[in-house]
Amino acid sequence: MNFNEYMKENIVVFDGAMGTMLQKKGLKLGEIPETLNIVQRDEIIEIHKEYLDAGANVITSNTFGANEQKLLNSGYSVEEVIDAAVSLANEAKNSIKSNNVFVALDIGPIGELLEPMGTLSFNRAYEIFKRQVVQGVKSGADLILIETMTDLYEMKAAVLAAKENSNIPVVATMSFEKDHRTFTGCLPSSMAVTLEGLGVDGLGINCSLGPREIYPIVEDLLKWTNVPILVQANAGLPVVRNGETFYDVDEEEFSSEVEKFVKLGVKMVGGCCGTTPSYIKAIKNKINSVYTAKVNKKSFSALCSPSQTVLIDGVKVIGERINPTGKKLFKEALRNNDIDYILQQGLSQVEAGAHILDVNVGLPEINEAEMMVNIIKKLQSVTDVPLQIDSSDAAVIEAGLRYYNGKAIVNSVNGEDRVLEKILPLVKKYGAAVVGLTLDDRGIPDNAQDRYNIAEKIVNKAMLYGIKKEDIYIDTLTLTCSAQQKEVVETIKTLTLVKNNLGVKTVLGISNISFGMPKREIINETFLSIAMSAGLDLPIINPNDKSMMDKISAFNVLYNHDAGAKEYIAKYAYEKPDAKISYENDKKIKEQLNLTDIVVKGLKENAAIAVRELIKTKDELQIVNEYLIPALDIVGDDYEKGIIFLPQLIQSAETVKSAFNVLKENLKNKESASITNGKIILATVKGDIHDIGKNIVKVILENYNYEIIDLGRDVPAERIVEESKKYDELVIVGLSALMTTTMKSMEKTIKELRENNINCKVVVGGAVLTHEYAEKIGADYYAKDAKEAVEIAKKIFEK
Ligand code: B1M
Repeated sequence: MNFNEYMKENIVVFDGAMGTMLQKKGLKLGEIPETLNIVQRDEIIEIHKEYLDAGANVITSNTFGANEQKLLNSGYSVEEVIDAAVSLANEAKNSIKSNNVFVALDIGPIGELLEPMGTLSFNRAYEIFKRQVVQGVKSGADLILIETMTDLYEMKAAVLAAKENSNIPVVATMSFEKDHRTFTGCLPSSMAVTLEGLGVDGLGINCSLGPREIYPIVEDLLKWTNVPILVQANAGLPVVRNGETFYDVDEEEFSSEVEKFVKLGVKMVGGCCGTTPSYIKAIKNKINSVYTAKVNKKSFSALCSPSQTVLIDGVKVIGERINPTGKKLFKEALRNNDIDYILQQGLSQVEAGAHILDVNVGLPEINEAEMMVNIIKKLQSVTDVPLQIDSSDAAVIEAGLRYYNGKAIVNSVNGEDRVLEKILPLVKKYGAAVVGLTLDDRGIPDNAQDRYNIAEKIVNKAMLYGIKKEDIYIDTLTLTCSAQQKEVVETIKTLTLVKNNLGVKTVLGISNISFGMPKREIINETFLSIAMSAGLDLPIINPNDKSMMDKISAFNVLYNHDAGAKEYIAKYAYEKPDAKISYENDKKIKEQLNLTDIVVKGLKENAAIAVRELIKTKDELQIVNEYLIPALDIVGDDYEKGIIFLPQLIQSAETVKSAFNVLKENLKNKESASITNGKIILATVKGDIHDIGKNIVKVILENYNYEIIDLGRDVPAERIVEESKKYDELVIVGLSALMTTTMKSMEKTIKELRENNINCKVVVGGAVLTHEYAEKIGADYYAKDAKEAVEIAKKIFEK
């Protein structure tokens, strides 16, 4: 019996933690656990056997970190380590002669953040995972378990690597925090719809929390998928006693909680950190080996980015503005690679209420596929609405789908066989939704029945390729009433036919209806209202057209899509009459954005332009204090409240950096006195990677002619002491810390400087610090900002 067949009939019990068991067996801290597959084979086999004896059906190879980055200095190759690990698991499996035991190739995160949060590219991540998958399959793994992921993009790279390089089942789990988000902001719903689309055999949750905290997240997850769910909780939350970490949930409690998961409908269970064979045994004893929970089949249409899932359960808006057709400025932006202009088009539509953004970057003179990928990546780092990949070129669609993070919608296919055969497999492979246009090689039929027949053909063909009905959207095509007046009603009739007979969602571009007519808005609004009552789900419109948006909000109330009119009331109850922003003129958008907005929105390329403008009337520190710091405060607050997530925080930080580069250049060009005023060692303390503030202080001090020795960020106390020892004369040691957790490192650094009798004055700064705290930890001075740092330096060196 293979894994999937077994899962169909049974609840599958995975093993518990490998790390906990290795520690129990005396693994030294700092040792690479995966190398033990080679040097301590017997211990690893023993751990697998203990889990098998406890009743586990799946044992997980000791390969969590067996990737080329983590094994770099281990002396072993990925292939050697994985081959040894999978062989050991198979040796244990073969020793018990059961048909119901499977070896999972374990794959954990690479340990480096992917772009745009970090520097690792998606392709590089894919290659790293591919190497693990290829060896795992070669060595005889029965399934692949990708676990403890917190970034959906990294998960996608791993799943693609697994699916494209193996035929064995893939189970994929992510780690969530108590707020139901992963550390990068990914939602359970987004994980579910994305991974189900990518065709995994199981998905779920592991690590981070104990079973009690995970329970509500499982309840949430179950609403979003029909794929079997795996839950591997920690043995509670960690408690540190006498320097050792314990978990606070014992076997009895753990297994009772796991039983509740099974009753909810979870098909696969096991344990993560802190769990041991006795936990697995307790689970096995507690749960019924036969699957009893009745789980209703879910049927819904949804699109997502990692941090937003959009359910198509009423009229939702697709923003049409990222499209060069008929837009001179947009075409220019594409030709000049003016990405920020395009991003602004996206952001303004999201602010105006778009739920999805259409992305069309087709222009004959540019590389459309490259541009599509670039725009998708950039848009996904400044906004989290799902995207519609709009192109007629299969290569562009594939590139877009591969690098999109989440579940996208493809616009479009039509009734032509050659188009369907090319694009539908891509839609299926990448788990997207698709729009089908009711036209074929004979053109657009002039009557509703013929258009309906094409729609039916598209739906049937898409389903034949394995695309779910819920992921198919039909566009019945809007023709202009000025030229084809008689056919307008055919579009509406087709909508009704499609809705009533095919039961799929519908899409329609609205504004084309009024082309060539005066007072176009009258026609547009009326057509929109008629189409919505005929069954339109996704109008493609300009969301900055408030009147159109108002019609949609009202329609959703009247058709009972907006329960209790909650959204309507939230939107209109407090609307000020003068709150309208005019987006009519594209150029105006650019002018309206000031540097603070630019940073908050993360429009990196625009920052330099704005700074160059501002520098004409303000000095560098004014720009830092009046624009950059307040913007970062807004971003920091939004991050804390869960309004934005790490990718957006990073994008804003990058924007500040590019603004600051201009300020730096400007300062360099200014004249300053030529004598060196004294040496200042600067560092952000151990554990802290925030360095924007420290870098500002550095540049300002340099401008006052102090010699700066910049040790960078995340600097251990020992290194700061070592560097300070090099100087006999009095130096300033300037320390920066931005987090409550790293204030301790600052204290430690000062203590070590004092213990080593360094001839220095310590100046500390950073948003979390206060005068009182600075004094308490033994600093000589506290500088609230860069200007004060200069005053203090003057005082110290002039004494
Ligand atoms: Co993060 N971060 N961040 N972050 N980040 C904060 C600090 C946070 C308050 C946000 C929040 O939740 N509201 C929060 C800390 C909570 C706490 O402990 N109280 C936080 C967190 C939690 C995190 C992460 C843990 C997030 C995560 O990964 N889940 C992570 C930390 C990783 C780590 O350090 N181990 C993280 C990561 C990041 C980014 C990488 C995305 C980015 C930093 C990029 C970089 O620096 N290269 C970032 C950013 C940008 C921020 C906020 C938004 C802005 C910080 C900043 O640059 N301020 C911040 C929220 C906020 O502060 N509003 C936040 C502007 C800067 C000019 O001010 O550094 O205070 P500041 O410097 C001033 C003065 O203080 C003084 O002069 C400077 C100029 O006037 N000064 C000195 C500073 N150092 C001095 C030294 C001197 C003298 C004066 O010596 C002579």
